[in-house]
Formats: sequence, C-alpha cells, structure tokens
Amino acid sequence: DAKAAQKLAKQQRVDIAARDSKQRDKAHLRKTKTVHFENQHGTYDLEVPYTEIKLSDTPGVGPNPPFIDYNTEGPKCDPKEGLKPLRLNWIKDRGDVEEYEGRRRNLADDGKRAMKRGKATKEWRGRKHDPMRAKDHPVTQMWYARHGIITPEMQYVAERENCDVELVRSELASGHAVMPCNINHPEAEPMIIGSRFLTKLNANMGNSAVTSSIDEEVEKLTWATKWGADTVMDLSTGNDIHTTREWILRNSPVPIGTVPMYQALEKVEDDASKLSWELFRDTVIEQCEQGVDYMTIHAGVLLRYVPLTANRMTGIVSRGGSIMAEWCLQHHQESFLYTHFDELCDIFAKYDVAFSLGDGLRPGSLADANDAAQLAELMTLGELTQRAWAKDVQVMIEGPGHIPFDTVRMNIELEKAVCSGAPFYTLGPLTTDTAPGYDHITSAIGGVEIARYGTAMLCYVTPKEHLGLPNKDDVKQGVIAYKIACHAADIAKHHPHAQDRDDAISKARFEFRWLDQFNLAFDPDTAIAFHDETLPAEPAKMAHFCSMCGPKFCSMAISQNIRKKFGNAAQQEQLVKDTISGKISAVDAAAQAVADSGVKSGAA
Ligand code: IRN
Ligand code: FE2
Repeated sequence: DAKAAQKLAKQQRVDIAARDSKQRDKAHLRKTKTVHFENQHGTYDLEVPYTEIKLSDTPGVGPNPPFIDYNTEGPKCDPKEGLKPLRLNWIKDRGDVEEYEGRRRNLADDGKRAMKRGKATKEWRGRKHDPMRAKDHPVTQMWYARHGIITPEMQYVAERENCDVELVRSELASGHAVMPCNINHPEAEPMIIGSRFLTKLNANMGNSAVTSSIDEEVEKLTWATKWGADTVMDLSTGNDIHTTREWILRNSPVPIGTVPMYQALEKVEDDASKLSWELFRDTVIEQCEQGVDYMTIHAGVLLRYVPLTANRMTGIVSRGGSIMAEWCLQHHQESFLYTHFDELCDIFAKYDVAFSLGDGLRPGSLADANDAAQLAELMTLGELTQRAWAKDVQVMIEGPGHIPFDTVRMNIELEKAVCSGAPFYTLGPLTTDTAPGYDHITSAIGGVEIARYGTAMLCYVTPKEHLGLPNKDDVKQGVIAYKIACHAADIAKHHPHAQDRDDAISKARFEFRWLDQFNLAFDPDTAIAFHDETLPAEPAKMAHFCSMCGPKFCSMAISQNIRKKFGNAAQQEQLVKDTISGKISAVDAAAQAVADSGVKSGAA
C-alpha cells in the first residue's frame, strides 16, 4: 500500500511537471524577426530570434503588451540531423575561404562504432562538410571590423542586443568585445561578449571516462540553452570525444568552447610529459575544422611562475594549468603554448577561433587569492593579448576563482588595465570556500559584483562544484543562478531596458495576474510548482491573494484599495507636498553627512 501511494504521488508530480512546462511553452513563443541587410558581399534577410512572452489583460483597464526577450534556445531540430547552417552563405559570399579535405572522419562510421560500444543510440544523418579555412587574410570578425566591413553577423548581433551596429563594429575592432563564430560552425546564432552589451553566461558540460552517452550530452546542451546559457563549453574527457563534439556542434545554436589540452592529454594516455607542440597543434586544428568557436589556452603558465604556487593552501586547481605546469617541470622548458603562441594565432585567424586565455594559476581558495602566481600570470595574459590582436585574432581573458568579496572589483579593474580592455570571463568568482553543495550561490554573489564593474561573461558554477559531475538539474540550477547574476549586474550597470522585465513582473504581481508572473519568471516551472504546493486549484490562479498572508490581509490587495482611494494624480501631488515639506532639510543634512564621511558612489 505504501508503495502504491508512493507510486501515485510520483505520477502526480510527473503530471504536474508536464502540465507546467506545457503552460510555459504556450506563453513563451519562439519567434524570429526578419531584417533586410545589404553589404558589399550580398543581400540578406536575417532571421533574428527572440522570445515573445504573452501577457494577459489587466481586468477593467486593458491589454498588456507581450514581453520581448533575448533567446538562446535556437530552433527545434532532430538531433540526428542537426541545425540548419544559417551562416553558410554569409561566409561563402565573402569569397575569402576555401573548402579542403581535412581530417574529418566519417561521422556515420563514428556513430556506428559508438553504437557498437553502446555509447550512442542514434545514428548521425546530418550535414557532412569539408572544413573551410581562410585563403589569404584573416577571416576573423575583428579583421572585418578593423577594415570597416559590417558583416551580417554584426547586424544580427545589433538586432539581438537592440543597439547600433556601429557599436558592435567598433567594440570588435578595438578588441573590447568578441564574437566567437568559427566559419566551420555555421549553425551558431551570432552573439557578442563585451562589457557594453548584455552580460553573458557560459555553462560547462562534458562526459568523463565514467559517465554519459552522446545523446545525453546533446540533451544537456539543449537543456542549458533552454534556460539561457549564452555559450557552452564541452569539456569531455571520456570516450568518443571527437564524435560527441561533432554532435554537439551540429546541434548547437550557441558558440561552443573547449579546452583542447584535455583531448591532447587523452591522445598521450594521460602522460603529460609526452605532450608536444606538434601533437597539441594537430589537436587544435582538428577542433578548428570541426567548428569549435573559442578555446581555452593556458599559455600564461610560465616555467618561472610554477614555483610561486609551492606554498599555496590549494596549489594549482586548474586542470589545464596543472597539466602545463607538470610538462614545464618535467622538461625544464618554457611552455610550448607560450613559445608557439604566434603560430597558434595564425591557426585561429584562419578559422576565426577566439582565444580564451586560461587562468591556469587562478586561486582555488580564499587563502591563495590575489597572490603573486595569479598576478604574474595575468601580466603574461596582457602581453599575449597584444600579440593576438596584432594578428587580428579575438581574445578574452579568464579570471578567478576563489577571492574575497572586497577584492572582486580590484580584480576586474586590474584585468582591464593589464589586458587593455579585452573582455574578462570569470569563473564565479566564489566569495567563500565554506558552502560545498551551494557553490552556485557563493559564486553568483561574486559574479554580480564582477559583472557590475565590467566582466563580460560569467562561467557558471553548479551546486556540484568540488563534489562531482553535474547532472541535468544541477545544470539548470547553475544556469538560473547565473541568469540572476547577469541580470542583476545589467540593472546595476544601467544597461538600457535591463529593468523592463522586473517592471513587467512587478505589475503582474500587483494585479494578481498569476500566470503572467510565472511566465515572466526566469524559471516558470518552479514558480508555478511552488505556488501550487499550497493552492493547487485552478481558481487560485485568479485569486487576489496567495498562501503567504491568506485572503484577509494580503498587502497587495490592501494597497490596491489605497490606490483606489488616494490614487488621483492631483491629490497625490498635494499629499506628497504636504508630507515632505519641512522634512526636506533633514534629508539634505543626511546626504551631506554621507558625502562628508567620504563614501563614494559606486558608479561603473
Ligand atoms: C573560466 C574562467 N576561468 C576558468 N574558466 C573555465 O574553467 C574555462 O572556461 C573552462 O571551462 C574551465 C577550465 O578549467 P581548467 O582547465 O582551467 O581547470
Ligand atoms: Fe574551486
């Protein structure tokens, strides 16, 4: 009996969850707006995606306009077929790339092999391509921007960000923003990372030797973008890295990042001393051909910096960083990533891959924050930024890690100064080490602060950080926590229209438009489920109260009555005058006292 009851309860939960996401899908309409665009290379109708959140009427007053939201979800597709290559013509029309027979492996065969090993359940049927590369000049968005060319990618981004395309072009030209868009990933919807634009968030995923199949990885990708991940990093280290990545790329509407060192290490059976520049270079080219949009390169871990970590509380916590440190020590040689950096730039320029210069020496605890190792590496990243820019290659800079809250702002200001304003891309930062299981929170707190002062993209941290590989729910928790951080930062930065969603949801809340409140939430499913825990009946969705205060003393309902009595505009003005006059001097005096005490305003 107890078992049957449990089963029934479970079924009810499943039913409710299904109903909730159906309700969300009905109100969240994925749409595109067609934008006509012309440049020296062609004429295009750009299909720019957005989400329209339908809202209901305010009873007795009138309709509420739908809310228009930035959409990272991409069009729906069959994972076996992949997405349509929306940028293919834009790239070919420029006439500066050639197709060639690359190292592309036969995906159908790969899929079959993977199936045999029980790793993939579906066979790949999608687009096969010979990789493209530049013919004679860099094909980076930075190169076009510096030559005054407005690309369809730039116009597309300007529409998404609701800004002038000249801002997009000039920020790309100066290196203050990056648009990761490998010419071999034409499925990706162009997006931009820079402090003058909406703050972005990255979600990490990837199988390891012990878990996950390809299907699961694709599903996780779709899941992360559904909740708002702007880019995804595939950190797979298990079997079939190449095939897994191919499925992810062909199905990804957002840019994909990787750490190629992980695959290189795989090729030498996890023996770091066997790594070489040649092996690493070939791995990078393989990934460039597949379409990886940006790559973490830990080129700032120099031989002479390694000893600086000897007395740290937690040593080197970066996986890529520790691999390079190990190699440098074993060979007693300077890192090949550093000595061959210019060659790496030349490769990236051929495909338009962006650097994400890795923070291999980031602090892994508050005790190690802002130490010599971290800062020395940052100086080197500043030097490498200049070398990449000299070759028109896009760059962002990875940042900490674990740092105390009061040093967060210092970290972004330092990065801006040392790396000449290249976009900062930080892992949190975590503001305390004490909450394993809740590190999406410890780090989102640091994330808001660092983004507020100019960090362009936040790398999410999930509740499983320091504990294990994240599952689907952890991915969602991480993405939502970081959506909140990015959004709070955008509001604090006074980014145009950032607060519109808050105003829309507050209005819905005050007017008891419950469904609108749920639908405007970053996570409608959880909002509705929590509401229904106490008031599951349908009429409660129209009730003028919730279970917090009950029907009698709902503050919102009481406030509505106050508005009815005193809400007339002229009456309000008089009331405000009567109340405030005589108190103004006290407010002035308080403001003066604050100014005298030397507290400065926190404007960015
Ligand atoms: C982001 C900022 N600092 C580090 N990251 C991310 O951490 C990076 O983008 C990548 O996803 C991961 C790399 O970890 P390791 O190899 O540095 O530990
Ligand atoms: Fe950590």
